[in-house]
Amino acid sequence: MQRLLIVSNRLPLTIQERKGDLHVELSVGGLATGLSSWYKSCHSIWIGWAGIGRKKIKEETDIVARLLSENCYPVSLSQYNVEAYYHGFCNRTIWPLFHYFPLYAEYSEDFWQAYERVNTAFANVVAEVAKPNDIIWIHDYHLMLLPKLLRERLPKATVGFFLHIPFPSFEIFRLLPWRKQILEGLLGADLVGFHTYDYTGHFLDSVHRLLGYEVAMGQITAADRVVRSDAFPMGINYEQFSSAAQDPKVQKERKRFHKKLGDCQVILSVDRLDYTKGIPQRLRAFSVFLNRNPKFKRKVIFILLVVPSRTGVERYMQLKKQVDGLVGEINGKHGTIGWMPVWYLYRFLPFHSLAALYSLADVALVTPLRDGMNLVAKEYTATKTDGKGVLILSETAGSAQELGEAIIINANNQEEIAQALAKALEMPEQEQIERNRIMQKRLRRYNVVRWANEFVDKLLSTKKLQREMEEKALTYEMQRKLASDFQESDKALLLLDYDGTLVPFSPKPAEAMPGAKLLRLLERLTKNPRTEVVLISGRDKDTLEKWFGGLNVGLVAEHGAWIKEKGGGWETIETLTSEWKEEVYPILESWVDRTPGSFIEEKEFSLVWHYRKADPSLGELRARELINNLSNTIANLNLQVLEGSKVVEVKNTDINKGRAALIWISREKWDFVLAIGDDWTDEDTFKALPSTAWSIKVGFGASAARFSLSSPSKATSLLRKMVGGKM
Ligand code: ADQ
Repeated sequence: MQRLLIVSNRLPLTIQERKGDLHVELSVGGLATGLSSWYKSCHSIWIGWAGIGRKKIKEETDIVARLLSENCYPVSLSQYNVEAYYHGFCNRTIWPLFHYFPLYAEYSEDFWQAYERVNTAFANVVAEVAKPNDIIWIHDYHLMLLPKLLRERLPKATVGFFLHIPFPSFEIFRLLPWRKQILEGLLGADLVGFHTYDYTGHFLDSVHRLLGYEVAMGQITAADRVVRSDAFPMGINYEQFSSAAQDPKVQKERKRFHKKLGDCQVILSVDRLDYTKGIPQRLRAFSVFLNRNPKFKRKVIFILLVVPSRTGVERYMQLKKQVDGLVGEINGKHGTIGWMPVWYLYRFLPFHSLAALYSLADVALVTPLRDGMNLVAKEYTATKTDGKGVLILSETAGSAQELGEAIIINANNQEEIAQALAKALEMPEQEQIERNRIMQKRLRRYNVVRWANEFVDKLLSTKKLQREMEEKALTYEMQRKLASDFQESDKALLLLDYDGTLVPFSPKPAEAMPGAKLLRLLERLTKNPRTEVVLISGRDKDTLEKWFGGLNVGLVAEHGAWIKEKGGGWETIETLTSEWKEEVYPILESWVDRTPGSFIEEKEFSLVWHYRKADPSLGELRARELINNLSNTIANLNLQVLEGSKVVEVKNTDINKGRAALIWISREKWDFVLAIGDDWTDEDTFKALPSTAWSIKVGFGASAARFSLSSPSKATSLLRKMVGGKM
C-alpha cells in the first residue's frame, strides 16, 4: 500500500507542560482540523514539530511512544531555532508579507538562517522515514525550502506542496530578499497547490519573472523537470458540522447559551487573534451599526470568539490590548444595565461548544483583511442544517470565491459592514434558506476528503507525465546506437534547427551568434561527403548567410520560405505574394504602441512581432490578444500565425519547415536521417520524417519526436559523439 507522509510545522497533537507534567493534546488550526479526518482513513504518517524542546522529547520516551502510536513522527527543534524560525521568519517575515502587510515584515539574516536550518532538520527526518513508494505532502509557509532539500536527498520522490496562506502578487513577493531561494525551494515539489486561481497565478508570475522559467497552462518547465501548479480550494469535514445540530451534547450546550442570551439575535465571529483577521475593524463596524440602527439596541448580541495565537510575538500582544480596549469601549458606550452588546471570549473552545455557537448564531461576521481560505465561513454554513442564518464574508478571504451567495463586503468599509449587518438581521427566512442551500451543496461536494484526493491525484498524474517524458529521453545507450548508426551509414541526412536547439534561446542577438566551437563542429559534420547537413531555421536568410554562408551546408530560412542548397544560391520555394502585409502591418504596429519594448521584424514572406524586450507578463498577455485578433483578420488570407519563443509570426500557410525538409528527404535514399528541434515550428519537420528516422526534441513537452534531450548542450554533445568526439 502506498503511504502518505504529511509534513507540516506542527503535528496534529501538541505536547504541553502543565505543573511539571507533559500532556498530549489536539492542536488548533485549519490544517489540523481539516486533514485529521482524512489522515485517519489512510495509511499515513504525520511528521512535524510536537511543540516542546529537544531536551524534553529525549527525556520523555513515553510521550514519543504515544506520538508514534498515533502515527506521528516528531521533529525536535532547539528553543533558539523555534524562536528565530517560527516566531521569527515564519511569523514576522512571511506571514505579514504574504498577507499584504509589508510594513510589518522584518528582514533578518538570523531569522533566515534559522529557517534554512529548520527546513534542513525536517528534510533529514523525512528522508529517514520515507520509503521509495511514499507520497510526501508538505504543508504551508513554514516549510517552503523543504521540497528542494528533499529532492536533493531523494531525487525520485513524489513530493507535493500546499500553501495554506495567500501567495501575494509579484510586487509584494519581490520585496523578500530571499525570494529566489523560496521559489527554488518550492520548485523541488512536483505539484505546488494553492487555495485559489489568483494565488496560483501570482506564484506562476513570480516564477516566470524571477527565475525566467517558461510557464504555460499551470506547467513550469524548470531546469531539469516539469512542475505543475494548480488551485485546490480546501474543503471542510462537512458531515461533522452538518450533523452537529443533532448531537445531544451540542443541543445541551446550545440550550445553556440560549438561557443567557434571551431573545437577542446573535452575531458571531470566530478567529485566531491575528491582525490579518480584521478584528478591530470589525468591532468598529459593529459600533457604527449600533449608531446607525438604534432599534437593534438590546435586541442583538455580538459574540466575539477569539482563540489565543502566537502569544509570544509583540505585534500580537499589542493587538490583544487593542481588542480588549475596543470591546470595553463599545460595551461602555452602547451597553445598558442587563445588556452587554459584545460578549468577548478569549479562549479555545471544544468542538461541541463551537458547533453550538455556529448553530444558534443568526449571523456570522467573517471579515478578514486577508485570509488564504477561511474555514470558519464554511463551517458556519455547513452547520446550518435548517438553512437559516446569514454569512457576511470579506471579499479578501479565499473562501469568498466559492461562497458568492454570502453577503460579500470590503473588510475596511465600516459603513458597508454596518449595512450588511442590518440587511442580514432582517433578511427574510426564505432568502436565507435559498442562499445557504446553494453554498451547502457546494461544500458537501467539495469537502476535505475530495480536496485531499484531488491534490494527490493531480500529484500522481504529474509524476506520470514526468515519467513519460523520462521514457522519451534519449539515453546514453541510445545515443551510442545513434552515433554508430550514423558512422555506419552510406547516406546520412541531418536536419537541424538552430535557436533553442544548437544554442540556448537568447533574447540578445549577440548571444545567439554561433561560436567558433559550434562552427567547427558543423564543419566536421559536413566533411564527410556521405553526409548532408541542413540548418532549418525561422531566422531571415541574411542572418543565416552571414553566420553559416561559409559552411558546406544546406540552409532553410524563414521557416521554409527560402532555401539554399549546398554551394547554390537562395531561392524561394514558390512564388508567394506579400500583399497581405499591408493589412497586417498596421495591426502589429498598434501592438507595438501598446507593449513597450516590443518591435516588428519584416522578413521577405512574413511579419514578426517580437516581445522578448517587453515585460514578460505583459508580453504574454498581449501575444494572446494579438493571436486572437489576427485569427479574425486573416481568416481568408491564406496566412497562418506561428507562436515561437517571445514572437508571434504571420506567414503564408504554404510555408513550413516540414515542407522544406521534404525537398531533401525525398531527393535521395537516405539510410540515416536525424532531425533535432525545440519548438512547435519544428513539429512539421518531425512529421515529415520517414518512420525509421531519429527525431529529437530539445526540452520537455508533447512532441511528434521519438526522443528528447534536456538542453542544447546535450544536443551538441550528441553531434560531437557522432563525429567521433567525446560526449
Ligand atoms: P487559520 O488562520 O487558523 O488557518 P481558519 O481557516 O479560519 O484560519 O481555520 C481556523 C480553524 O480553527 C477553524 O477550523 C475553526 O473552527 C478553529 N477555531 C478558530 N477559533 C476557534 C476557537 N476559539 N475555538 C475553537 N476552534 C476555533 C490557515 C489559513 C487560512 C486557511 C486555513 C486552512 O490562515 O486562511 O483557511 O489555514 O488552509
